[in-house]
Amino acid sequence: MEQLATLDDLPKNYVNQLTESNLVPLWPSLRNVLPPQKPVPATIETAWYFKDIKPLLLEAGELTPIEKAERRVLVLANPGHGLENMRASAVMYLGMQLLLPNEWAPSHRHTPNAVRLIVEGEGAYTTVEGQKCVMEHGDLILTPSGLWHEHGHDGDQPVIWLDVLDLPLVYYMEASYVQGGDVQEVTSVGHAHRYGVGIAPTTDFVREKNAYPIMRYSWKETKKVLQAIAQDPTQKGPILVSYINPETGQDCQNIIGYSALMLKPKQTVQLQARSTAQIFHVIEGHVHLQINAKTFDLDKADTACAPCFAHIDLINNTDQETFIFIADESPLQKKLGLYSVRPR
Ligand code: GTQ
Repeated sequence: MEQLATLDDLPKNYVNQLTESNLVPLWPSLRNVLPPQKPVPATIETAWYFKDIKPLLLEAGELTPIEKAERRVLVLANPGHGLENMRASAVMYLGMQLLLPNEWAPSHRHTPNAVRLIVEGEGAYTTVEGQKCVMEHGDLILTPSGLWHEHGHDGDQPVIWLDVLDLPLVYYMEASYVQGGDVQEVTSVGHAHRYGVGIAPTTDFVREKNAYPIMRYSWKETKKVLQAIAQDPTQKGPILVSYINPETGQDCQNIIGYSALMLKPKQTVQLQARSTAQIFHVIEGHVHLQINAKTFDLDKADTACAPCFAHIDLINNTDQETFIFIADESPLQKKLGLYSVRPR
């Protein structure tokens, strides 16, 4: 492609006149906004290690009372986007949240969608629209756009979880805001227990009116499914499941997609290069993760981020099963017609 003229190729006087009229010449910036062949992501291959996060998060528990934090979170920020912008990728936000025994993170609702993946500790819960979801290790709990949610803790040890939000996107769209609310009454036990064996609730429940029929995806159950797939001799390709809305079969949220991958002992999985950034978080085990030219050794509770069109290898060189939680931007990209996969 032709090298295009730069701003310096124009007379200063002309550029000043443009600026005064709020005008900008396209051609000096054309290759920046439309780079040839593939995007040039700001997202840098980055890992965040739980051994670094945990002591700092517990210290935050001493430094800042929950009343002064509302949500006590350390944000996993990608340096490629500038730490102050609090992005893991262009669309995804990651935070590690701490709730101490007897603390309460008050009820609110906001336009960004959120989920939490429970990392450590027991006894905490999230109440979503009157549905109390207990938090157990590895569980995925949805707090979709516009739904009231609060976090409480009846246990006796710190609880830590990973938050994934589409906040960077929603904020960029100038659509991000929050509303505060009162303590919620628990009014529902939810419907997740009725879907597992292929049946659905009928009484007192209008199925098509429930955009989020499952709020809590149990890790114990998800792990059993992955292990069953691993036992299937006809299984080819990665042992991978998606968190879906069982009514529609589609992604469980609109913007970010969630899945879980199992690596058998000594198994290597090579992912295709995809048009979306991706997050990897180790639920159990250990993975040697290669993202483009970078390598990371991730243990339980560690998290990493890969940019779009990355070459990604997940290598389990241990004798243990490894389970990885994955978040990506594919639901959004598919809706916009931007999703693609390239052979490596
Ligand atoms: O738990 O509701 O990490 O509102 C950022 C914003 C968590 C939450 C975050 C939030 C929450």
